Amino acid sequence: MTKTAFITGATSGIGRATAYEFAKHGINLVLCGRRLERLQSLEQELKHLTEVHILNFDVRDKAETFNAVESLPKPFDSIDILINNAGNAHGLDPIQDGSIDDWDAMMDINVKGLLYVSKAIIPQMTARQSGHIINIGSSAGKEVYPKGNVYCASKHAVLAVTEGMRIDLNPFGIKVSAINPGLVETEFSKVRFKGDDKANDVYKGFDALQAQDIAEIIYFVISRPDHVNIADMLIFPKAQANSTTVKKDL
Ligand code: NDP
Ligand code: 8X3
Repeated sequence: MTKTAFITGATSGIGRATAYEFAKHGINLVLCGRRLERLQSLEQELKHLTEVHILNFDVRDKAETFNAVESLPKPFDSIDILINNAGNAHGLDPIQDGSIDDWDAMMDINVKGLLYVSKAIIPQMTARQSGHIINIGSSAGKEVYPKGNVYCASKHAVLAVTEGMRIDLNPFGIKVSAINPGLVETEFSKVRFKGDDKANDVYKGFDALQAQDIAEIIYFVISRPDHVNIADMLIFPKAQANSTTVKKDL
């Protein structure tokens, strides 16, 4: 039977590549993000491969999030796979210089937004006693790096929430997985550095992971036999050994 996936942060990077990868495999898609034009062009590009429905909302807004999920028409209202991907880093500053607005953005989007979306979708999964939730964490959720403070805290929280979900949803036969990438070349650093040129240097001098690399891994995880759950994956580019050790040829 055709499955339906709900992908947050589908307008860019890992979420967008995952939408393409899933469409290639005929998975029906609910694609979410704040940038409506990007959602509309994705819908145009993918609708010849699969059924696509777009939802334009900000995961920080509790009411918008619940209304968006409640607005889903058939067959999109029955979600088999939830990809909690929307998120970003905002700023890279020592804790004493950090911006409270940046801290709010990271906690509100990466942690609370993920919780709102999950809260809106989990009841139908528990009712059906099936489903698969993939939370996009980060290597920053396993290891804190200099100036990463609050972003790392938000991703450590994602990992803790993932583990909690896996335990609590276990009686319902729902799979929960964490995908934790290292350096992936997306719009992530543009957002982190607010358009500053510093973003251009982050992926220079080595072969960074590409969004497609992670999308293929996500598809692998969701396409295992029903009895297999890949609980947690940490993925680095070859040049990266941990958050602070990257072999660069500059
Ligand atoms: P991008 O900046 O390319 O994509 C981020 C996505 O999140 C966009 O589609 C954006 O959509 C969406 N988003 C951001 N804020 C909100 C919001 N308030 N409401 C709804 N959607 C939102 O970055 P990546 O693809 O790299 O990031 C995706 C995930 O992967 C994030 O959780 C990130 O932390 C994680 N990650 C990234 C790594 C990297 O090195 N790039 C490594 C490890 C993890 P829009 O702006 O249209 O709303
Ligand atoms: C993104 C990877 O190292 O920029 O989560 O924090 S890193």
